[in-house]
Amino acid sequence: MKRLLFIFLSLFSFAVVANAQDIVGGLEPIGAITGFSRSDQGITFNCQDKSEVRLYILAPDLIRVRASFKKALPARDHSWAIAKTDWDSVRWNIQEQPDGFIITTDELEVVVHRSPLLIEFRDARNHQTINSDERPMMSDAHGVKREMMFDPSAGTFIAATKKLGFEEHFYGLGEKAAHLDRRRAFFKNWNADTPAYAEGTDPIYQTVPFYLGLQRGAAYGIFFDNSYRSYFDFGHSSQRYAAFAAEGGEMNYYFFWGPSIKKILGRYADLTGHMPMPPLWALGNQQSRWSYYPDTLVEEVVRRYREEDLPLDVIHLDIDYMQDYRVFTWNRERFPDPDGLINRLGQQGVKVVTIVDPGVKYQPPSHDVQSQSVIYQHIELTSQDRNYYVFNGGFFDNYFQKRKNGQLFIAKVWPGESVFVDFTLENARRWWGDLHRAYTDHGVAGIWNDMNEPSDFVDQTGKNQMDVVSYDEGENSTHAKNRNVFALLEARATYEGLERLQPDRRPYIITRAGYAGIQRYSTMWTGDTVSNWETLALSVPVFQSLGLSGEIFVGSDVGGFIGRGNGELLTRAYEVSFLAPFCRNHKVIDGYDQEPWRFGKYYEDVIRKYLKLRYRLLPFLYTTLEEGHRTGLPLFRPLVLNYQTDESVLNLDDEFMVGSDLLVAPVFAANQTSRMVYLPVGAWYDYWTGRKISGGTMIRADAPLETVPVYVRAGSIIPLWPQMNHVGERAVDQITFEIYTDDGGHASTTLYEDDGTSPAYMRGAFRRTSFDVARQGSAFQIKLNTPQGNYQPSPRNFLFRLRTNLAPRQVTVDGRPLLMVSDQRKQGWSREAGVVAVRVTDDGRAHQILVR
Ligand code: NBV
Repeated sequence: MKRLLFIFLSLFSFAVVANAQDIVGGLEPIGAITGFSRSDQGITFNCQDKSEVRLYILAPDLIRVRASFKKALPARDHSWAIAKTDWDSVRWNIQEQPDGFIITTDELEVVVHRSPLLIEFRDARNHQTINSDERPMMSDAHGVKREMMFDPSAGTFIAATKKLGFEEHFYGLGEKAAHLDRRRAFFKNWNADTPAYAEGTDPIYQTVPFYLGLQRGAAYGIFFDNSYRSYFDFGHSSQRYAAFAAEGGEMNYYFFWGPSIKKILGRYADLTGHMPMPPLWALGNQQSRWSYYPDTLVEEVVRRYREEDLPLDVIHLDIDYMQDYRVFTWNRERFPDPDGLINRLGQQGVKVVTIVDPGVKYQPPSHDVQSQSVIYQHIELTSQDRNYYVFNGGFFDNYFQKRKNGQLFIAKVWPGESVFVDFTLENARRWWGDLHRAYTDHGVAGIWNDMNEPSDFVDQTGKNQMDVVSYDEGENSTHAKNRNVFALLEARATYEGLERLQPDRRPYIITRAGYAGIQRYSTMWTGDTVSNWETLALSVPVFQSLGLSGEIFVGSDVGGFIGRGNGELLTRAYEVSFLAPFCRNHKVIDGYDQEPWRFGKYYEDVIRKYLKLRYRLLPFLYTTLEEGHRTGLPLFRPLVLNYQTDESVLNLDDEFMVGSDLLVAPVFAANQTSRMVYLPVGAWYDYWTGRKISGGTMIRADAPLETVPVYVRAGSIIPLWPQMNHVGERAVDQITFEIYTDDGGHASTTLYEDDGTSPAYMRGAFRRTSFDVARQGSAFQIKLNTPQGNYQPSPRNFLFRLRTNLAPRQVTVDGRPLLMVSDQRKQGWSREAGVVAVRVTDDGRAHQILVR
C-alpha cells in the first residue's frame, strides 16, 4: 500500500511539474482574420475577436510580428532593447487569396492563413517552409495561468507555438546554465542572483529572449522582445511544438531568415545594437578578488605579477573599497590616496576597475541638510556618515524607485537598507552616469556592475519588489515588466555617463545581469560560478550561447568563484579563458587564494605560458573582436557557427573556435592527458607540433596539463605581437604573420588596428589590411593589399613565416630581390626548419612578395 501511495505521489508530483511547464495549455487562440489594411509600416490584420496582428517588413529577411488580444494594438510602441527603428524601405507585396494572404519580399514569403490565424515563413527562392505556427497565437482569456504568474495583475499570459522539426536544433537564449543545443529543454527568463549555479539552474542572471532554429543546414532566428517573465519550450513538453510565452506585454517578435546563422547574427546586431569596441587593454589579463584591500595589498598583488613575469592589465576593486558599501565613495582608511595608488599601478601598466552596485544606502539626511545640491569637489573622499551625497541627490530629485502607494522602495543589500534608482527616468540615468566622476576623477578605468538583477536579500524572487513602479516612458509599469531591463538601463546610464565624463575614451563596463541589447553598453561575466570541473565544462556552452545571442565580450571568473580550487583546475581554467574575451581570475571573500602563483611553480609556469600566448595573439583577438563589433559575430564560437551544415557539430560544446581560424579542445577533468577532438572537414595544423591533419573526423589529441589541444585552420594566417606583459609595455615594432596554407597553397587574413583607446575608430581612424598567400607552381606569392582607413600605426616590420619545405632561391618584393639573411631579426629573408621567413618594413602600401 505504502509503495502504491509512493508511486501515486511520485506520479502526481511529476504531473504537477509537467503541468507547470505546459505553457500553452488552456490558452485561447486569437480570432480568425476578418479584414486587413496596408500602411507604410506593414499590414494590419483585424480579427473576429477584435484582436489585431501587425506585420512590419523591416528588411527582406526580417519581419516583425506584433499582436494584441481582443483589443486594437496600442499606439505606444517602445522597447529598451531596440537600437534601430529606421529601416530602409523594402520591396514587398501582398496577395490576397481565399484562405489567406501571401506577403513576399526578395527573400521571404510570409503566408498568413485566415482561419485559424496561422503564420508561416517560407523561403522565397524555393517556397519551402522555414518555420510555421503550430496553432494560433494565444492569450489567457480565462486566467488559467494566474497561479504560475509573478504578478497576475500586471498582465495577461500570452504565447506562440511553432512546429517543431524532427531534426531541428535550437541555440542562443543568452545566458543559460545548459548545453549549447537547447533542443528538448525548457527555460524561464527572470533575471536572478543565483550563486553557485550548476547545469540546470534556471533562470540565472540574464535574459536574452532570442533564439536560433537550425534544421538541415538552414537557420532562422526569433527575438521575442518582451521583458516580462518569459518561457521558452524547445520541444520539452511536446514533440509537436516549440513555444514561447510571457506573463504580460505584447506578442511581439522578430523573425530573421538566414539561412546562415552569421547573417542572422548580423541582423540581430543591427536591430538590438552592435557592441562598441572596448579598449584594447580590456583584452589583457585581469585579476580580481573580493576584496583586495587595503591599497598596499593591491600593490602587493601587482608587484607579484610583475615579479613572476606574468602579464596583467587590470585589477578590480570589489565592494570593500567603499565607505560601508556606499557607492561612489572611497574608504579612506583602506584607500587613503586613490589617485596615488592608481597612478603607481598605472606606471606598472595596470588599470583599476571598481565595482558599483545599484543599491544606494538608505540614509535619510540629518536635519542640517537643506538641499542635495552641495556636491563639493571630491565629496566621495570625505566621510558620508552623517550625510550621504548620493542618497541625498537621488532622494531630493525623486530618482529612487517607489512602491505603488508612493513609499520609497527599500531593499536590503550590502549597505543594509538600500534604495534603487528608477533607471527608466532619463534624468536619473544622467545623474547616475555623472556620479561616476567619483571614479574617473581619480583615474579609475572601468566599472563593474554587480547585483543588478536587482538582487535583494529580503527575497530573490522579486516578490518584495512586486509593486515597485517605474516611470517607463510614461507607462508607469511595475516590476513584472521592468525587472529584466533594470541592468540594461543601469549599464546604459553608466555607459553614457562615462562617455560624457571621458569623451576621448571608450567606456569599459562589465555587468552581471542584462537584457537583449546589453551589448551596446556593457561586456559581461557569468557571475558566481563554483570552482569545479562541471562548471568549467559548462562555461564553454555558456560563452558560446552568449555569443549566439549578441553578447560578444564574455568570460567567467577564472578558477571559479565559490569553493576550493586547486592548481590543476586553475590551470585548465586558464586553458579555456586565455582565449575568452574577458579573462579575469576572481574569488569569493572566504575562498582559497587562487592567483596564478598560489599553487606552486609547476602550475604557474603553465599558466604563464597561456597568458603569454594570449598577449602574443592580441592582434588576432582584437581583429576578431572588431569583426564582432561590425558584424555581430562572436569571438568565442561554437563550431556550429562556422560549420552549420556539419551534423557532427550540432551539439558539440566541449570544443570551441576563436573566430574562424583557431579551434581549441580543452580538458575538463582531473588527471587527463589526452582527449578526443572533432575537426571539421578541411585541413588543420596542430598548433604545437605544426603537423598537418585532415579534418572531418575525430582524432585523439595529447593533452597533458601543459598542452591544451589547439588547431589552426589551414588557409589562415595568424598575426602575433611581440611578447609583452601589458598592453603598451613596448612598441609594436614587429607583427609576425604565421602562415598556414591549405591544400591548394592558399591562406589569407585581415588585420584590424586602431589606437585601442579612443572612439576615433568610429570616424575612420583605423587600419584594415588584408593579406593573401597563394602558391604559384613551386613559388609562393604573399600579397599585402592597400590598407583601408586612416589610422597610422607606429613604425614596424612585418615578418611573414611561411610553412613550406620549399628551398627558395630568391625572394623579391615588387620584383626587387630581397637580401638573404642568417637570422629572422634582420631585414631580408631566411630559412630554417620548414619555415621561410620574410621580413619587410610596413610602409602602409600594397606590396607583392614572391618566394621562389
Ligand atoms: O561584491 C561581492 C561579490 C562579487 O565578488 C561577485 O563577483 C559577485 O558576483 N558579489 C557577487 C556580491 C556577493 C555575492 C555573495
